[in-house]
Amino acid sequence: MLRSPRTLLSVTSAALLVAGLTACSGTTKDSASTSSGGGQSAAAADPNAAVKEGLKIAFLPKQLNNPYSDVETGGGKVAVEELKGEYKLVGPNDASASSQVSYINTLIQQQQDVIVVAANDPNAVCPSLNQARAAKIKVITFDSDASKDCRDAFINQATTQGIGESLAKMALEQAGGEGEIAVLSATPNATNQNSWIKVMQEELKKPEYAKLKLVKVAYGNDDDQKSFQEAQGLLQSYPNLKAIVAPTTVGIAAAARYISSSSYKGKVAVTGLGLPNQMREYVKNDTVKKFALWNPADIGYLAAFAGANMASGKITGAEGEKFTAGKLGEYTIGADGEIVLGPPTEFTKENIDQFNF
Ligand code: RAM
Repeated sequence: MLRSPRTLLSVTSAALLVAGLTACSGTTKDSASTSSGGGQSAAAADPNAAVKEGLKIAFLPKQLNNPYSDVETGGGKVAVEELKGEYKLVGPNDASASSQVSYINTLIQQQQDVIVVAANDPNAVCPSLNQARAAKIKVITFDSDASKDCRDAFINQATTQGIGESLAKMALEQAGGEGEIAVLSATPNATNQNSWIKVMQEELKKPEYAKLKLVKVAYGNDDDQKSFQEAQGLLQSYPNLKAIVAPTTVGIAAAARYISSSSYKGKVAVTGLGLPNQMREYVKNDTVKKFALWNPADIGYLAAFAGANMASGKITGAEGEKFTAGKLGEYTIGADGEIVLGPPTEFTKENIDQFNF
């Protein structure tokens, strides 16, 4: 397995690495292929090229009205300022499959240099993203990947395998080792959540999970109200549920809000991926014992640096190429154009106050 040879890792995050995930830092793909991420026959990289100033770098997250996206693109903005580029943020209000297409088309017309996009569906965005690439715009996916045939590189928040394993492990622990669990996900098309759930389901086949039963995968569409209702619906359908695992910051916050004010508080655990600032209240009132996440700002920051390096010809997206991402240090591109930010952090009552995002 390739490892991500990051040279800089902040002391705080290093100290708080999820133990089980540390070993997985790096891409999970075994392929030794050296093709560029997007499958285009890219020109050779020039590692000595200077990173250009004035690049137009546009961010298109899954949706705008999601606190996670705000933190993520906030990190992107900081990086674009450091790179002396032009930052732009556009996006839909819902995370439905085709909601991003018209935005991509406009960004092409505006002749952006880089589009950084979290795909709401791996394929729906592809024709437009490939038009962008044909117009010499570099396409970096972050957070939620598009098909690798229509982007140049993907910034993965942690390894897909590592996140899926962590979700399964937290579910087992929080359910007390046995009983019914349910997943409350984002949209049914989300590349990121679907890949994590798939790993989780594989994990559940292992002997240590034999007493845990996944009864349902529900979708709250990363809409707060819908997620709240889905959490409520899960308990109506499965009153013996031991844990809700929400691999989405919107879903976990809505599930925690529901459980904390219901008679299920203390009986049904809530875990998954959440923003410390949204979850603090539920950790402090004992609804949530443990959840995980990475720093979303770092994904945006890393994506901007990857895009700027690519638009400057320093990297093409091929496996093994290296670049420096400002304060985050050096990264190496893995198989299939994947660049892994690093392991996530687990949050509990003990450490949550050290985080402010
Ligand atoms: C939500 C979104 C995002 C995901 C996080 C964990 O905010 O679905 O894509 O990465 O949760």
